[in-house]
Amino acid sequence: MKLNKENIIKEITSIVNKTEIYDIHTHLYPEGFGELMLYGFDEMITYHYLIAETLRIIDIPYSDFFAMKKRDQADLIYKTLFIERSPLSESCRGVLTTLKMLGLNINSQNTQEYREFTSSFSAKEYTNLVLEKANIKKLVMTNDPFNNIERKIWKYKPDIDSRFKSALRLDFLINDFKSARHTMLRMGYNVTSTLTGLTKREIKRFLHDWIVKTNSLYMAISVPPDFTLLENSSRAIIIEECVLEVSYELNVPLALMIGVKRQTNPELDLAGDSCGKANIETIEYLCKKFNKNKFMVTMLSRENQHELTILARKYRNLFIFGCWWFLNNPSLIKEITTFRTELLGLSYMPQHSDARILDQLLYKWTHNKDIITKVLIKKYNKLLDVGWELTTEKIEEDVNRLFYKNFEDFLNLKL
Ligand code: RAT
Ligand code: ZN
Repeated sequence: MKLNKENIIKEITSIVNKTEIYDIHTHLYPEGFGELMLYGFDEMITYHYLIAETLRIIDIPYSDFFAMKKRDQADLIYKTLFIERSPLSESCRGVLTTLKMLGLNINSQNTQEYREFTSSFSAKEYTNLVLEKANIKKLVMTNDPFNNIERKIWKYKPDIDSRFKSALRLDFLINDFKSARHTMLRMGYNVTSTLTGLTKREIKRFLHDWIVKTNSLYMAISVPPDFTLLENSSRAIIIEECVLEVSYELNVPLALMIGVKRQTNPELDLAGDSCGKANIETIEYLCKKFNKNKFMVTMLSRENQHELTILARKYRNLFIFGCWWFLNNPSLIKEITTFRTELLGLSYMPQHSDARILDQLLYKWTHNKDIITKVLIKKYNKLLDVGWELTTEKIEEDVNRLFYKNFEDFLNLKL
C-alpha cells in the first residue's frame, strides 16, 4: 500500500505493533532455571527500580526493609507508591500497563487478585502468554558463569526454550579477577594470581568452554565510567589478550555496557548502583586497534550518547544498542532515538528491555514502541514532504531491521 499524509500514522503504528522483537539484553530465564526465573506480581512490585523509589520515601532503616518477606515488601511498596500517592514514575506506570495488558482491573487495587491471576498458570503457560502478547520472538538472557546457582543449572544441561538465547556475562572476571580466580580454580582452570602465559591460556579455555556450553551469542561486561584500557591493569590484559582473542576466533562479539557506578549506596543492594560519564576514547581505541573484532556498545550516561552515535558512523565493527537502564524513559528514548536515526538511519538497535521479571516485557516494549513509533512517524513524514514514495512493504522491512534483523546481521557480519 502507498502511504500518504492521511494514512501514515495508522499504518506505521500498526507496522510497529505487528513487528516481532529480538530483545537483545534481558535478565530473564526460562522455566528449568528454577528460582532464577522471576514472574508475577510480587516480583514485579519488588523490582529494584521500585525499591529505590520507595526507600526515598518511607521512614525505616534500609536493612529493616530488606529483612522483610518479599510479600510484605511488595505490600509496602504498593501502599507507598500506588495508594498513598499517584504512580507517576516510569516504573510505576509500567506496573499499571502490565496489569492492564494482562486483563486485570488496575483500579480494583486488589493485589490478591493480581497474585492469584499469575498462579493460575504454569511457568510455561505464563511464558507463552507474555511472549505472545509482547510479540517477542527471541530474547537474550544474561548468563553468569560466576553465579553459583546458575553454574549448577548449566552442569545438568538444561532443556532451554528455543526463544531464549544466551549471552556470557563476564563482569566478575573483568572487574574482580582476584576473586574470580578462586571460582575458576574450583572449576578446574589452572589460573594463578599473576597473568602468566599459562593463566592467559586457561582464561581463554574457560571462555571457550562456556561459550560452547551456553551457546552464547555474545560476551558482555558492564564497566564503570573510568573504564580504560590505556593502563597496565589485569582488566586491560584480560580483555585484550584473552576475551578479544576468543571473541575473534569464535565470531562472538563483545558487548560493553559502560558507565555504571556499582554500589554507590551499598545499603540499597541491587538498587544502589548509579551512573557517570565515561571516556569515549576507550571505545575508539578498541574499534581501531581491534578492527577485526566486533563490539556491541551501550552507555549509561546521557552525556555520552551523541559522541557514541558519531563514533558508530566511523566504525562498522561498532554496533550501538538500546537506551540502557536509567535511559529507559520516554523523554530520553525520544531524544536518543531521534538523533540516532538522523545520524545512522536504520543501522542501530533502538532498544532492549533489560527486563528482570517476565511480566515487564509487556510494559517495557509497549512503552518503547510507543515512543519509537512517534519518532518514525515524524521522520517518514519528512520524506513524504519532499515527495518520496513510501509503501507499507518498505516500512515493514525498515522496522524489522530496527527491532530484529540488525542484530542477526551484526552477528553474521564478517569483517
Ligand atoms: O537494569 C538493571 O536491572 C540493572 O540492574 C542491571 O542489570 C544492568 O542492566 C546490567 O545488565 O548490569
Ligand atoms: Zn541489564
